[in-house]
Amino acid sequence: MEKKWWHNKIAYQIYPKSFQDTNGDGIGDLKGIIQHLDYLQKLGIGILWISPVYVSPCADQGYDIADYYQIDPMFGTMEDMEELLKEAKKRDINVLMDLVVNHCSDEHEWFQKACQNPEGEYGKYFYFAKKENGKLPCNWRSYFGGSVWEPLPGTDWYYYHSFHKKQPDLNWENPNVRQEIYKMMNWWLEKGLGGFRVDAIINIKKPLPFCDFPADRTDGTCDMSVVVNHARGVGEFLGEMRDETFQKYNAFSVGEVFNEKEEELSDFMGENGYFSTMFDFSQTNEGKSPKGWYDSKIPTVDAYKKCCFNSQRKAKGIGMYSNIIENHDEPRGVSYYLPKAGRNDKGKKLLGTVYFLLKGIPFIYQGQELGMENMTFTDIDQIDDISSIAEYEECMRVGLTKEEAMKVISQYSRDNGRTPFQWDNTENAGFTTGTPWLAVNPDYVRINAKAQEENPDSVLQYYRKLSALRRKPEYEDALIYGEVEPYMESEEGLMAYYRRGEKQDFLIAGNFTEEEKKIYVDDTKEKEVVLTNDQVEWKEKELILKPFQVAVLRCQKGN
Ligand code: TEU
Ligand code: CA
Repeated sequence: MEKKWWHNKIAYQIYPKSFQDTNGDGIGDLKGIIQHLDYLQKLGIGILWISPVYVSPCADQGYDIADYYQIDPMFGTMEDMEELLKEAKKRDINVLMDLVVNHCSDEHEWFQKACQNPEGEYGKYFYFAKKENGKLPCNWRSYFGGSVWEPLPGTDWYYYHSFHKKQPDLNWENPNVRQEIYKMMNWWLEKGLGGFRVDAIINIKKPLPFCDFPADRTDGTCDMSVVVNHARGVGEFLGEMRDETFQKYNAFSVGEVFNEKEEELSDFMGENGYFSTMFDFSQTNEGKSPKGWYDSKIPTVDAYKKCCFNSQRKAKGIGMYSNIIENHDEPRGVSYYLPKAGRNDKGKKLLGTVYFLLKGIPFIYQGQELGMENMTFTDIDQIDDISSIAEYEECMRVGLTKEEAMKVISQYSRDNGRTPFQWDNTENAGFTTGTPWLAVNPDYVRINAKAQEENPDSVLQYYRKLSALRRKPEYEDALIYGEVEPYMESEEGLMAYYRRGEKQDFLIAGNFTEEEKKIYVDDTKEKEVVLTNDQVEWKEKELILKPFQVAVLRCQKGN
């Protein structure tokens, strides 16, 4: 595998609205990010993905962009952005912006012009259609519920949106649209970005002409995953985008790709793939139902493990996935994947270790390094997220009580990951001196960065060690480039694997149960425990893992 500058980096995602407010308006801002760059450097971060900060009416928290060339005043100014890039560079941190180009905002100039004349030049930037014999062109259901077709008021036209109705899809079939997008990307790359996280990119290719697919809900609509599976030829767009943008700058790109086709994996993230890497969402998708959150199941530890290992097998010899336990679209990983008995600091370190040392680029979502947990929401009024609101409506539609529905929403809501960062135990967790745009999780008095800074056994200090371990140049052959080899795979509640290097092997073993687990380790090799969340105990050739213990063993090659 040809070495790239991003292979040995650790990435961090910031959700700017919730990271740090510096002017008391209750909204996190770019100055707030600059203020904490030293904190990120101490965590060993080399890639920093910032969720959208462009001008946006914020129907979907900035994922609806009205002007790609300006910073939204709520986050600061272009000078702040340039300052951030400069200060990040000093600390060897490469900044990624979020590239949201499957759609823009209905308040973008292009769409405004398109609405004036759906058959004109800008109409071709989007998808407009009329009913035929009283029927819409297709029965697809947008990700946030309801038809993908929205009537254009005062006309008999409809426009297409894969997500919210305030997020009209851009027509990638139109070469002018593609050129506009590449021009904008290069404009940002010229400013010194390290690259982009690429939003919802699989959706840019539609299976055309529009047609119905079998319905999976009683309203006659069908899930988007079915639509995506029928689309062919997205690679032509993606290859062109790579050649016209990323490649020229040796930029890093991480694709948010859902429903990828296995046979296309090497085109997507192999040597000279469309992207440097893409997120492994296999665990995120596990248990999710097309019917909605109310019908979804949280994966067990064994299902989680299976997903991780399957993805590793697929990527073997091809490239590196980006590994996550959470992001701004998901509940907190520790509240989701850990069995109840392990939802404590010990369990958080365990989950942190097993995903972080898989082959791939580890991404840490803000607050994950503190072990931030889900919020408990008891009323839909506490929710801001449009996706949660749509899911709540679906719960109501199928007859759940308000209480049952709120249990579902609490479990899955994207707002779990969007509550403000918990810096200290002062009012509003040190996030703002004003009123936070979304309530702070009351557990901040217990879980916050300042307290963890002072405690050598904290989750934060553990993440720093984990990060240092992966960045150790002497371990690179195994921890960066070594393949994953599952170990004792059929043992329930245990997730164990080797990372095989040229000079050394590492064994990562984590016990997700309340009973001890015995791990046989070949003792013809010299071995050393380089990280654990508990005391290490050996019984002859067996390593004894206590409940929720994880251990990372370095094994010297040769006998
Ligand atoms: O998400 C794309 C996406 O398809 C899923 O995240 C999913 O639809 C969503 O989580 C349902 O709950 C990206 C962004 O990450 C997300 O924040 C945006 O809302 C979406 O695109 C639209 O831009
Ligand atoms: Ca602010």
